[in-house]
Amino acid sequence: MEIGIVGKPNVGKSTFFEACSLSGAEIANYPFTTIKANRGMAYLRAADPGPALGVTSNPKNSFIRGSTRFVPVELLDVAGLVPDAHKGKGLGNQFLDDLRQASALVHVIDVSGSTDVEGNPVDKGSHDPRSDTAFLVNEVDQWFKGIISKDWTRLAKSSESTHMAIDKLLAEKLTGLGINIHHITMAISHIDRPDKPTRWTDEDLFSLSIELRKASKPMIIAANKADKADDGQIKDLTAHVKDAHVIPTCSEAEMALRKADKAGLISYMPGEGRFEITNASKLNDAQRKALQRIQDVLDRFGSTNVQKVLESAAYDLLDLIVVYPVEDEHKFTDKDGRVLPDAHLMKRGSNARDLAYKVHTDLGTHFIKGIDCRTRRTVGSDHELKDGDVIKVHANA
Ligand SMILES: Nc1nc2c(ncn2[C@@H]2O[C@H](COP(=O)(O)OP(=O)(O)OP(=O)(O)O)[C@@H](O)[C@H]2O)c(=O)[nH]1
Ligand SMILES: [Mg+2]
Repeated sequence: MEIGIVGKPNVGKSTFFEACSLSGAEIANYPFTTIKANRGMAYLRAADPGPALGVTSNPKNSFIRGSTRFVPVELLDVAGLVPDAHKGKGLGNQFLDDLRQASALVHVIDVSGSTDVEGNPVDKGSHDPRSDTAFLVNEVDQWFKGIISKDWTRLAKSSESTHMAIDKLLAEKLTGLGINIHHITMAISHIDRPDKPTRWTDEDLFSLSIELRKASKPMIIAANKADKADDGQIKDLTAHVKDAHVIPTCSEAEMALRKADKAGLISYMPGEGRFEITNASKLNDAQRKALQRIQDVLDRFGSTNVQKVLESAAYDLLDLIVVYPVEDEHKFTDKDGRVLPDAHLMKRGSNARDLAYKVHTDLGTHFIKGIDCRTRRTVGSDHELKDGDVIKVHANA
């Protein structure tokens, strides 16, 4: 599972990425700072199951603060996209390839209107951020269309001569784009097109691309640099966007808070609207003033909203749940005695066997039964998992 960060150059994609992952991405106030994609781990909040089960968790793939479990999800920060990237403008579209496996996209926009269409810094308000929404989805649509059109005639003829559904043939072709048969069947059902695939026009293929993008790369908008924007600018962008959730963010503040927390200067829980200064004597005047400005941002928006965007992408757009596999259903441990070690993100609707496969292919192949550790009930392979489930899998040796 991977979440991609997209947008035109210089809007704060790498700052958003860095705020979530603290992995050392380069950030600068000019376009195309990022050329090679940055990949890192971000963390989503979930309720740790330890307290309810009367045990103290000892996480391995995740971490805990207070009673909150932070669950890992991969995040990808790519180069900026400019209009006509699909025709080779800017850095062209080779980096769209980096987004192939992304399951959802965070579209970062400079809501303060301080960057022009190519990402150059301009006076606040001199660029209308509303124009940034349509071009980006169009670039993704054109990218999909290019891939579908290539080879379409052969595929359509083959579907008709072999009587194999076009959905299936397309699924084989598009699997590398993170597109599955369900996305395709749903997308085809939404377009008005002739029955025979050989008769589909260029326009039909473009409509299909749009529907496939909606199904396979759902998007949320981070109205970034909100600290610099007027309320009116945020309101205008939100009112303009009809088909995506718009959340004002301040990635720069989030990054500063996480770094200060890591350095032991403050105590800050990602997603919260407050922080505490823990080491006042170590702060210089500039840092004190910067923290005051950040507190003003938190008071204005409730939080920096970076965590909110990330969690909305995972929990709302992708409908993910968190599941905890264990080896000992009484002590909730793994084979090394670690309590509730791993937290896995799974699509809602996944079953016990899907979880077994996620832990290890052998465990999935040789699945016998599962135990729901909260209720102690035995569950079958097709038992649908719930958010927060703790599951022991029994398999043949
Ligand atoms: N005021 C303000 N500035 C921000 C915010 N987020 C990022 N910036 C600034 O915006 C500029 C660009 O940030 P980057 O994160 O490098 O932008 P990018 O979208 O990754 O840029 P490219 O890699 O060139 O496409 C930097 O000067 C950041 O400090 C924010 O929330 N508020
Ligand atoms: Mg960047």
